Amino acid sequence: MIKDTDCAIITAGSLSEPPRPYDDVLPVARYLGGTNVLAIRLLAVGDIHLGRRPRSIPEAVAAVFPPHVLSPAAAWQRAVQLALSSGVDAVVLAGDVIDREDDYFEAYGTLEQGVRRLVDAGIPVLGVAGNHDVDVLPRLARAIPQFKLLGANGCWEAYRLEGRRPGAGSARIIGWSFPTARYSQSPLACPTASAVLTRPSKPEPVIGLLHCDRDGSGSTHAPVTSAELDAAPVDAWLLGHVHAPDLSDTDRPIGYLGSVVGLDPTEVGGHGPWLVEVDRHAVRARHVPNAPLRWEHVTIDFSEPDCALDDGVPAAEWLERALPRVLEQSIACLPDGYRPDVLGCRVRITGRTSRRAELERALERSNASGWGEPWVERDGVWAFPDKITLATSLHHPLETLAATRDPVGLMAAKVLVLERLPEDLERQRLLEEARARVQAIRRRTAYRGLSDADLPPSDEALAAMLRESALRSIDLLLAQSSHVVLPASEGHERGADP
Ligand SMILES: [Mn+2]
Repeated sequence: MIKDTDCAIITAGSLSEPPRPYDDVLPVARYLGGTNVLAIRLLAVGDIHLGRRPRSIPEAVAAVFPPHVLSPAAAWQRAVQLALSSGVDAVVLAGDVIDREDDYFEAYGTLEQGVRRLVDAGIPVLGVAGNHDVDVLPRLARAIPQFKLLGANGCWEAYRLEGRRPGAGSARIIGWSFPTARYSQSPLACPTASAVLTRPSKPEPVIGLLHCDRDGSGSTHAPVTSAELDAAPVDAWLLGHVHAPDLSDTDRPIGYLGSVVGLDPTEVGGHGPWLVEVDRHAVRARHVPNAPLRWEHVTIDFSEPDCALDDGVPAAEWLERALPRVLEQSIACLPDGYRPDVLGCRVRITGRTSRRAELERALERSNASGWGEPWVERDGVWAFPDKITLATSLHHPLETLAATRDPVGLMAAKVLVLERLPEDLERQRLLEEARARVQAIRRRTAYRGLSDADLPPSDEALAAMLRESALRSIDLLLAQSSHVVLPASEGHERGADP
């Protein structure tokens, strides 16, 4: 049986009010350009994790932008503001609204304030519970009666939403909430699913709201296959759980809304809510990456003319000049239309050099003084380097080095073996030998209790570790010794050093 909860019918009067200007930098019209006035509009919000603070914000940055300014709470307030200024018909939350049970009080105030502003403006707020807020979201829903929890206790539920513009019609929003923090079955296979997953007799768009692990077979976070989602009679699936947004840009969008702000440096790219337009023919979803904080991974490559590490220039000095430049470029490369307040860049240095050891020392010093320096400001965006890693390769091609029989040559030959395909027998033997030695070290008392000490490393992890330490040793040996680099044959030069 479809359980219709209170339908939110909003008087058309509110339409005459012009949208309030968005007090931030986002030009709303841009996102709603060419909008369909007969459609129902939703603001869909993915994983908020209220109560959590973004990780890896250096002290120097936090001193200017305190954590609450870059936090999920700030991102939620931006979403509320956007919902109000773009006059949506409802706000829907896809679970993991709150990070942990302990965050109740902090989250309560922030969520309640936003919900109240929305409901006072005639905008209903619906949400499903995820694995993080399985208990705390229902508690909050009881405390904030205007907030509608969909699908409590793992029972699918449908909500009928009336569009507030004349002629916009209605839509059905179906949702399911986590009944327990771990749930190993597909919510689509649950007995209450069939009732809501039936086409309504009256032609009405159906929007699915679900927190789940798509294609995560064996997952304890509500595993669902893409095929199941695809086969369900719904016009869009707005999903929560995975923080990288991937809602498809089609007439029937299916995918993750993503976190509203990158919670750590791995959550790169644009984050924010989605504006979703629903009519009888299609659903269109547009991402609004309005998070106050954004993360990017950037590369400084020695082979680029303006990044070359010239002889006679100390590495520390080169770094001081190269960093602000790459940060400024990262700001300049941000997609148009939206600029975060703060841009954190994880920096990777690549290219060929014989001065790796010197660079390492320069980075150690920069590390000791704390990341976050230097600051660069451009077009109102502040950028900082998060963590700088060296992924350089040797100045001389490995093939050239391997042509000698000294320690450098022997080590270079082993690295070439590591770079072969996984099927290569010599590579497999080398990895087996290394694995035995690594495990013997890991089993020593000093390393007991480390979570993965008993697990043998994977082939790929082991190969990367060996390669990294061999390259470092070769670099040091070359800096100290009189290893004679033989002139490389043409083939080597062409293959390894384009
Ligand atoms: Mn989750």
